[in-house]
Amino acid sequence: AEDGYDLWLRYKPLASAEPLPRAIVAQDNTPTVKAAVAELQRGLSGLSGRRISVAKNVSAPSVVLTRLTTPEAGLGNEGYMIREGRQNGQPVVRIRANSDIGLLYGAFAYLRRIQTGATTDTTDAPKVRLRLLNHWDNLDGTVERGYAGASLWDWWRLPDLQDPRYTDYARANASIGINGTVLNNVNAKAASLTAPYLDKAAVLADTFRPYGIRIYLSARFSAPIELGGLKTADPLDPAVRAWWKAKADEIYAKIPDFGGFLVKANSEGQPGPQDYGRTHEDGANMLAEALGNRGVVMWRAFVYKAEVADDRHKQAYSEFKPHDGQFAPNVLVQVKNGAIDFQPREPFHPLFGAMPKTPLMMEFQITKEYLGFATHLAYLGQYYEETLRADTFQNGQTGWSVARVVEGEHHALSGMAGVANIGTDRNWSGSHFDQANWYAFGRLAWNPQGSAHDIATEWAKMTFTPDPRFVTPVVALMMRSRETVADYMTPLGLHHLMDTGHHYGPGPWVDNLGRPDWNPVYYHKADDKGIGFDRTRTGSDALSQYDLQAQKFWADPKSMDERYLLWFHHLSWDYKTRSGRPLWDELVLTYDKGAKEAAAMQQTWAEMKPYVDAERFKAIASTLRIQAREAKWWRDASIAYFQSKSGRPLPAGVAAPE
Ligand code: GCW
Repeated sequence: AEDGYDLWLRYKPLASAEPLPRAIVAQDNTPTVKAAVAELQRGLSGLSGRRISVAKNVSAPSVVLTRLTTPEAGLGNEGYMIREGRQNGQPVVRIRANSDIGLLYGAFAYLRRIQTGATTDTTDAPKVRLRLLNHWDNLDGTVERGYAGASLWDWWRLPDLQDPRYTDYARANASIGINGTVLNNVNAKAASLTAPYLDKAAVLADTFRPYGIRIYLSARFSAPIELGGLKTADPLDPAVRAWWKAKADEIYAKIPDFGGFLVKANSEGQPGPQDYGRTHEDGANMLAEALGNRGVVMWRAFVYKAEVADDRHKQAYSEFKPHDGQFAPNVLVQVKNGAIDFQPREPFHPLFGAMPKTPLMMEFQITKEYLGFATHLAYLGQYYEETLRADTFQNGQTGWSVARVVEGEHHALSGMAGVANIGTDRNWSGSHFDQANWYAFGRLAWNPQGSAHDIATEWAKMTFTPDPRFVTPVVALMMRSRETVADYMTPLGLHHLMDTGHHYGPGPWVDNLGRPDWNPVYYHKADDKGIGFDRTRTGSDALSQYDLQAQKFWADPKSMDERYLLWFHHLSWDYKTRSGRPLWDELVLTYDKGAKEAAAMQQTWAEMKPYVDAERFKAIASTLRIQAREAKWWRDASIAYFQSKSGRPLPAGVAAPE
């Protein structure tokens, strides 16, 4: 059935006349090489419609997998080389790498290249060391901000049940270069570190290992109290340090290649070192010492407190920037793409330009908490690319894009994490187009300078069909889709307007929550005179956390990209926008445009019917119908609410909200 289970690994027969290899030749038989051979066999037999044999020598057109005996420096431990040639009078495709995992990545790359019509010869290696999914999966099987069913991890039946789906999960991730996964929610339960759960996690680690995927765990900072019976979790207390060291040893005894800990500390009520008057680096470095050279600590910078009167936008920077250079060598600080929280559009986080002595790991959200869950189509590759290409002017120098900071050229460690959008739904991601966000995350983690458009093209070709009559319009629709969502939810730099708790649907009027910094009114500040958050010197001055040159992107409302306008400026309703229209009219028209574009996506999709199987065609048509309806809901509710503030008439030709 075309239920999406096979993701972009469908391997349907290719129409092209290109003759494909008939055999796979490999010398070794390690679990990873076996996985590569099995994938090539599955892929090539699907694509060619023929049986593909496995041989020790070349006697037919073959793919030959070879681990290099003299290491090739440029390939590193995970890179590969693919070359066409001849051997024993037969055409061959040689995949070579320094390591088995390089061969597996090469096998996936070769299959991708034949499906997308790229030339076979290539050399490639990842630019980022740690390419991780972060699962916000709870031990009870629920997933925080998960919209694709329950958690994949069947903790109840592990360690005995080895669901074959775990292998398919590993295949899918390896196919896009993901090499690690944090199994449990950053809002962590200490229980995940107990012996029974470690035994379960060890089974997952064993299943993922041949695919080059290491497992990591979110660690609850107060675990020494909850599990160890200690009176404190103070990171400078010798008993606490000894507890973590013993815990790390216990983990490594079960999972020898355990990747390390992800930690959310002193954030949204989670325990942390500040509970004991200590700093982030005190906490991170203690865990780093416990792991030693066996693993890493990924310490999250997502911190903000209601007690701090300052603009939430500024708090992570204020807490972390002064500690640049004070983290242990096996610590990365994990920073969300923007300073608020995965909004439909955010300027890049100022920390990316501000901590040159610390490896900064990117945290993107793949699951669409603030972009319509799994129902609204929003291709995030375009969003990730926008963030990664922004110039931070780190050290006052141009050319320090976020991508380059994340690649961490002068650090031993580098990383990119994506909050997973995967669950037990047959199609893994809750909707077919959300698979593209998982795919794009992996490809951009491998190469942060990659092109979102090229990635969407690859994905569309493999997931549906290489027919340009499908690919061209669908990729155009994908590339536009996230702008459309930003337009009908949070136009012109507005942000955090989603309804309370669930974050689905509009709630710009909400102003009664326990914490002011959770209320949408805190962010839009609309009244009868104007709208927007002044983050310049006359306001919170968050802008000053960016390098002087980066500040120029947003300092002047007249010359800036207006898609960020109200993020940084509070302006009068009569303020004249670039179009010549007053701000009020521009705001209403942008909402209206977003809703219209959402409706128009249905038409584009309707025209794709000849190229798509009926099952996926219908499923997508129905989510687009929901999206169009809800885009109108966003438009109507937002226009009506803001009109109650502005008191102004709608611009000519715009329908009144229903
Ligand atoms: O985006 C917000 C979410 C929380 C999440 C938190 C975080 C895991 O609303 O659900 O908690 O951020 O990133 O820690």
